[in-house]
Amino acid sequence: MANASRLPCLFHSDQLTFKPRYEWAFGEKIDHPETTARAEMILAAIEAAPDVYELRRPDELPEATLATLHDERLITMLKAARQLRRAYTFYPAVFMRGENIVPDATNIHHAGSFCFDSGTPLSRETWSAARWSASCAVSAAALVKAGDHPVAYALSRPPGHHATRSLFGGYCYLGNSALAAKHLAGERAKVAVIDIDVHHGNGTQGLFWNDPRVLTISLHGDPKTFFPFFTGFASEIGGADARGFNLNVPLEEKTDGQAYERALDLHVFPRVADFAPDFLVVAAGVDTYERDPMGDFNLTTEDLHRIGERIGALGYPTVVVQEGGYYTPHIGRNVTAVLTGLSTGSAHARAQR
Ligand code: Q9C
Ligand code: ZN
Repeated sequence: MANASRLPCLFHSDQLTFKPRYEWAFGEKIDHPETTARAEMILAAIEAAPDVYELRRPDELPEATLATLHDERLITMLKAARQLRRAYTFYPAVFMRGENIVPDATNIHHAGSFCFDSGTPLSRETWSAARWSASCAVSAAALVKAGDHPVAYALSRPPGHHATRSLFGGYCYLGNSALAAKHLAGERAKVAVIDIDVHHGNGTQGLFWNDPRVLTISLHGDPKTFFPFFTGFASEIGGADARGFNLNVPLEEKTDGQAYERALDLHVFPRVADFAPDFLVVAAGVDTYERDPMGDFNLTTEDLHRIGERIGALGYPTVVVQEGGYYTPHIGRNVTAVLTGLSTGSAHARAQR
């Protein structure tokens, strides 16, 4: 193996057709942070180094693959949004629930039954963009699983780690990182997911809650005061069939590179080594960056490189899936910092064997 070829980066232009314009954030109407410019800036950084990265189109993911992790009613609702009129964005605002409530996944007015927050709108383009975004993750996983590349990158946008089996939310519609992990796990492989986005990867956690073949780990802002609030506590260790196969590492605000690396050394790496995965998925949000408008961590671009390098040095074949990261001017350099770090660390680990 040890193929010295360029790092494959998966992306499809239809991911740029979905443009959420604003969101309701704690009662305020703000410009939506999850913009197409994010993906465009990452693309520009990748295209600026054609000797390092190779841009590729993903294969379109069959709906049957989505159905292995997601409730078909969630998929029906996302597809129902294709009927919305052009340039219209639907914001779920009625969240009815109760014994006698029967949600209709074909009725957009029931979308509130299929989401968990008010910042994740639907438009006629949502489904296509979300499906291609998930397709990037699974295609990247296929390349790594085939043994052709030690590291592959999915430029997934919209992101995915907040989407649960039956709910979209947190700017996420489909569980991209989880779908990559599921693909890598196949019938018998073991997969570890390390989620370095500043928000808890509640979707990924939930999707593998009872699966001891997928170890889910997330480092994030303390949910006591930080989105997604309901999950991400250290007490969440996995379901009855998989106790100890979920690890949450909540970190305090202003966490810097040193504290972050200490958390990796103290909590994350020992657990991963003990689990001994066949593959790794890095849910790579870069909203831990010091200038990120959503996050309250203090990581520099150099810290992100170092974190990538440390994770790469573990030596596992790795799929990197883009999650959040909202300081658009620096998102390209921050993502490539993680990627070059991972490549360097991984090459080093392979040279050691
Ligand atoms: N404006 C990801 O990073 N919004 N999602 C909270 C404050 C939700 C972030 C309201 C943030 C979700 C993938
Ligand atoms: Zn995030």
